[in-house]
Amino acid sequence: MVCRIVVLISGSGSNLQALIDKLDRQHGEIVAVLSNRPEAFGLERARRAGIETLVLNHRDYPDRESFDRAMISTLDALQPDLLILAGFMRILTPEFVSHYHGRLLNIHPSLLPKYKGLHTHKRALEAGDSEHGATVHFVTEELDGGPLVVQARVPVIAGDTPESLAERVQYQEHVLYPLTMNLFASGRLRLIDSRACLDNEPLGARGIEPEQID
Ligand code: NHR
Ligand code: GAR
Repeated sequence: MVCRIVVLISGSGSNLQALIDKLDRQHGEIVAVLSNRPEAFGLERARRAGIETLVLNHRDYPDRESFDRAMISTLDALQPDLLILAGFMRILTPEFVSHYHGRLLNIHPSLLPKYKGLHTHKRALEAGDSEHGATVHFVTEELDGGPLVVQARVPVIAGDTPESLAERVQYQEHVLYPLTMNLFASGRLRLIDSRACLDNEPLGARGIEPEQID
């Protein structure tokens, strides 16, 4: 069975590009890309790859609940097995998250559980951290609080700005996210009893590092 994947974006879509380029086509197909922003460059990346694009502008809806219900009807029509948040910038309602429980992944630019929410690179620099990174997790109601899957570390270097640090972190994101997508598509990664499991073994509270996966 081929895993039907939908990627949700809001912006440039560099993670989407990595997902497209590194997809294990034996196990998965990206059936559509959905953006809440009509001008997102990621939509152009999807078109170039021959992937269906969908735009649902959150500004066209009176509240989060109605926006998320519209997304659910649009997405369910595609019968997705996996939804991937790739720089998707709208907080999702409990209704949306529970509807796709176990089928929803996010990549967050910090070493979770540190720095949930926004402006993570700036916050890590201001705290004087010596390392920073990115984490893939299953999405639950708690913002950036769902079970961790994989995490990659990068050093903070003297003179780093939020932009230079973000660039180093994104390089790792483009490794981590395709790896995770392909693990899920091949059936090796699952959420079981709210724990992320690889080959039926629960992962630790911090998830694992990419080097540990074979
Ligand atoms: N929704 C739920 N319920 N749980 C998570 O873990 C989620 C989520 C939606 C998005 C991505 C997340 C990140 O990786 C994500 C995880 C947006 C915001 C935010 O504050 C915070 C975290 C994340 C994404 N968004 C503002 C809002 O009002 C809008 C900001 C903007 O449009 O630029 O939704 O960091
Ligand atoms: C990525 O760095 C991702 O971790 C981050 O946004 C960037 C999207 O870049 N996500 C969040 O901050 C979610 N709140 P991309 O559009 O080039 O993939």
